[in-house]
Amino acid sequence: MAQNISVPDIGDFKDVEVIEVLIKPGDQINKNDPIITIESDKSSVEIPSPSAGEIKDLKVKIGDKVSEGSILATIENGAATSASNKKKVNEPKKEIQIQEESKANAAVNTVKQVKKIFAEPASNDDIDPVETNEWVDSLNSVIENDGSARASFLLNKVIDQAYQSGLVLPDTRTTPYINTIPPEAQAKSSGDQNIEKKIRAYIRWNAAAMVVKANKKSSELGGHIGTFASAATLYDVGMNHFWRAKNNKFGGDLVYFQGHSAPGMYARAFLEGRLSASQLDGFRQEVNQGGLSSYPHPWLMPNFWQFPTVSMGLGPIMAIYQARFLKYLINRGLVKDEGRKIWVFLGDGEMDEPESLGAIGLAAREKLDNLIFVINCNLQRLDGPVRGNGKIIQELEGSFRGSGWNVIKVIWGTYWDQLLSKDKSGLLIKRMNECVDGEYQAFKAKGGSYVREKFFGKYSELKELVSAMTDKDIWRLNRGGHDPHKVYAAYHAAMQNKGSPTVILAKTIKGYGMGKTGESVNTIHQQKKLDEQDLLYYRDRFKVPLTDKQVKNIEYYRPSENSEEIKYLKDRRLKLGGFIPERSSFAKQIKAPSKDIFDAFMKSTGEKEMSTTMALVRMMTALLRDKNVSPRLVPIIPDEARTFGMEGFFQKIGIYAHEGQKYEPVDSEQLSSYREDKSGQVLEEGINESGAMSSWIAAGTAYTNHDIEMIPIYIFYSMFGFQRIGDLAWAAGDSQARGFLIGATAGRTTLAGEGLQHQDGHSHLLASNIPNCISYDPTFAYEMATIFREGIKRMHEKKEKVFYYITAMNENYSHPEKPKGCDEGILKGMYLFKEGNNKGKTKIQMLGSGTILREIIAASKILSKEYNIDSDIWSVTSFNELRKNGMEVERLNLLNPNEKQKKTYVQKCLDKRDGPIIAASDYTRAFADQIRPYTDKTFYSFGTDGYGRSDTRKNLRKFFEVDKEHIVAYTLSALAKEQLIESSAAEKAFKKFKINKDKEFPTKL
Ligand SMILES: Cc1ncc(C[n+]2csc(CCOP(=O)(O)OP(=O)(O)O)c2C)c(N)n1
Ligand SMILES: [Mg+2]
Repeated sequence: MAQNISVPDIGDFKDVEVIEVLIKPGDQINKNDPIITIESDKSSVEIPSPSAGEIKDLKVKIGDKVSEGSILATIENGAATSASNKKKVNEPKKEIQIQEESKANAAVNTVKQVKKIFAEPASNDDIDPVETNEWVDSLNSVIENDGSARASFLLNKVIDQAYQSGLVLPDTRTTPYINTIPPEAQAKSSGDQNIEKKIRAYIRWNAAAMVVKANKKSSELGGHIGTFASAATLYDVGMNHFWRAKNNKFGGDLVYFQGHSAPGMYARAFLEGRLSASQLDGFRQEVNQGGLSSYPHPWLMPNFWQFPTVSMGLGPIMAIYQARFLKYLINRGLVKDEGRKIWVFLGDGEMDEPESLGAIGLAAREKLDNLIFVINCNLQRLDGPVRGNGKIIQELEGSFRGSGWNVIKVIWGTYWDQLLSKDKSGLLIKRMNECVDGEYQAFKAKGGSYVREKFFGKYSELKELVSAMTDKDIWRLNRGGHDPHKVYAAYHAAMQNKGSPTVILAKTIKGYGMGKTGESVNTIHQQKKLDEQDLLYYRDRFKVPLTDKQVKNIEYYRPSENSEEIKYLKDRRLKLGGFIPERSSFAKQIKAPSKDIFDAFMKSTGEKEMSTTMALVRMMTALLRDKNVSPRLVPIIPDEARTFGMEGFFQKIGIYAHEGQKYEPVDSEQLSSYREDKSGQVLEEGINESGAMSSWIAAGTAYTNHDIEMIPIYIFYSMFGFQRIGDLAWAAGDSQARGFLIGATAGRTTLAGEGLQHQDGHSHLLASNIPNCISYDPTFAYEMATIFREGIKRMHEKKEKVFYYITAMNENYSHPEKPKGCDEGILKGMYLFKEGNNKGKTKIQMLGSGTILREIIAASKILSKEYNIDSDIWSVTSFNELRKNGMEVERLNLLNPNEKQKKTYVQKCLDKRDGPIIAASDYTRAFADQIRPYTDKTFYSFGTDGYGRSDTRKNLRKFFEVDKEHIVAYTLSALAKEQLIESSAAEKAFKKFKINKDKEFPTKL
């Protein structure tokens, strides 16, 4: 029996228009197949079928208005009567109490209650050492007899009890200033330490040599020596034992190298035979082929570097979202879970960038146990100490632990273990805790006797502890980050950790091994010169087998191919699957969707008004029906889905949530209910543009990092795009990310009420500076559709190294049918939208972009009707693209003065047409001015220079002088200036339109 399908709960909306009917009588459909699409003035949503069956009767057609309960169709074999979207929500699992309650209660009951108090902070004085020892002994005996888990349980219980009794709790943000992993618990490396030490020495030498050599060539060149010198062990242990490369069996670990330690990576690649000596000689000399880039730049070394990291702070946030995106791909079933890790090398100074710590909460919340940060805590940044008066390691420990990370401190090297084990009174740890970083830095700059006096000398007991050691021995007491055993143990522990991200805080020495001129001195960061004595010292310090003459010539050292070092190094990498870093892509292209998917957008919308934002959302909805494209779309939204009318996606494709949905959403009865799902597709990032952009970069580079082509579409308030995250956008270009950035509510006057900080009049100019960013400011739905389809084709089918920035407006208007033959023009940047009839007394070329094109069209009508002036109207979809063409053609012409001069595309469009040019957009005049040089005609441009403010759209356009009235009056004035009409016509128009000539230029208001 046939059943009715009716409109489910659609919130507050009534009389919503049916804009698409996706079924017809006789169709066999499945449950949840979309049957119609409805659209309010704010969003469009598909209504799914509540059951499978055959459509019998269709009760609605396009244009009908429906509300909750309206009958849409009848279906046979369908059981439901309403397309209600009630769904199963994972009920929060009731915690199974495995405790034996009676026993537990009995135990609790025996605890004697004490009087509750508000206590003072803990005292540092030990007023009863015997009692203290009893407590410590009891703890030790629990650890020994029942293990550490039991001991932790008891401690937590005691702390809970203390809290209930009103005690001030111990400060648990940090742990003592010693290694997290005790010596007995260290995992041991199976590596040959002797050979590894030699390899490390050669890498150190070659890294320093390439910097010094470049600097010898020209003082403009050089690089950094001190940073890699401090981090060499951290990298080598990873390279020899942990980092697995991408190959045909495994996706590969991803390693973000600290930007200015690049010389170390080149030096290793040289030993591996991947780079030649002459390539090393070309360090920082990239203009002629073969040079090596200063820092990791995939754009410049596309087969080598994977991640641009040198702009401090971008590495950490991009890596966190990379780790999250990998989990997203796994949870959506798009890639296998192979236990791949993301390793991120960072400087302690770099951690001051807000972006560095800004997303660590997300990493913990998302349980990113595929993420390992290694922070090289050499205690110094560029100018001096990172925290002279404090301890950066402790500070970072507090931040990361507080956010829920697994923190592993690697502070002291093996030589300290004995001293620490002899320290029964805890005085050594007390001394370690109380010294600040400024002191620790000086200890390493000033030598063994200084350490004896200033560090151990403070307490006689500690002085005694090292009395049998020489100053040299004391000097040799190493830091954890230079001890391969400690580093290995930390990496091993990080690999085992489950359920949270790990940060390794490794204490090192900046300029390690560089002697008096380098080690721990404040100027080491920028040192790129080493004189002969320094070089000889460095060779001796690391026992590099080079003669004095070779050292003086600054030769690189590479043992023969058959040497045990080279064999070992290659063998290690072979066992770990290949070389790192290496950038490659085996992703399959995505076939661009067929033209007919976009057909609906090429037709006139008639009376119906909509914004280009809505048109875009409709296009995305249509794309979700294309089986090739659909799974690869990654809509990314920073808490603005409702603003952009995208809330229909919540139900349709779900919001990604690694834990699924543990609650019944408040709006569960509604069609666009907030649906979180482990395999959800939308990345709902919250109010977090930097995070959203980092997600976009991760998705846009999935073709190389995960060998799968994805189509990220990140929609944001255009003002909070390039302006807010400009540096990330630059890194995206360097990374060759592919995808769409959509600047919604774009233009200075479309978002009328929001005011100064919201109204964007310059994002296109910011976008135009990124060489591989292609940007458009379309006005009509068919332009948007043409651009969007071409974008998918160029990026995801042809794999061009570009990304798209498209602005979308929130102004509703009707859209005309696509004029014939304008595709090429839309894509090149301008096309003739409407030709004048040449019946007027004179003519003008009117160029309009985005929303202001409509003011141009209206102005053209007034000019024709009231002033008998004819105009050709050009829709300029991209002043930016027109300028690119202009620059190229002009350059070619200058290079070839003897040849026939080529025309720019702007010239081709306008040269043979009559009249001067009037150009206007919703952006600053500089946007349109970009094409001024590429036409021989007189050019007048209008735009929205100045701060935005809130008012009605009409008033704003009047204020910025881009409304139709100003355009008419200014056009008349321009024509008078060209002596094509009398100036009185313009004067009259200024009066008629009440244009105040005394008003200041808007930038001054
Ligand atoms: C955003 C940004 N600001 C400034 C710099 C310039 N810079 C490069 S390295 C550096 C110091 C880095 O110190 P740290 O992070 O501690 O690294 P280290 O060299 O000590 O390992 C600075 C200021 C930069 N690369 N990026
Ligand atoms: Mg540092």
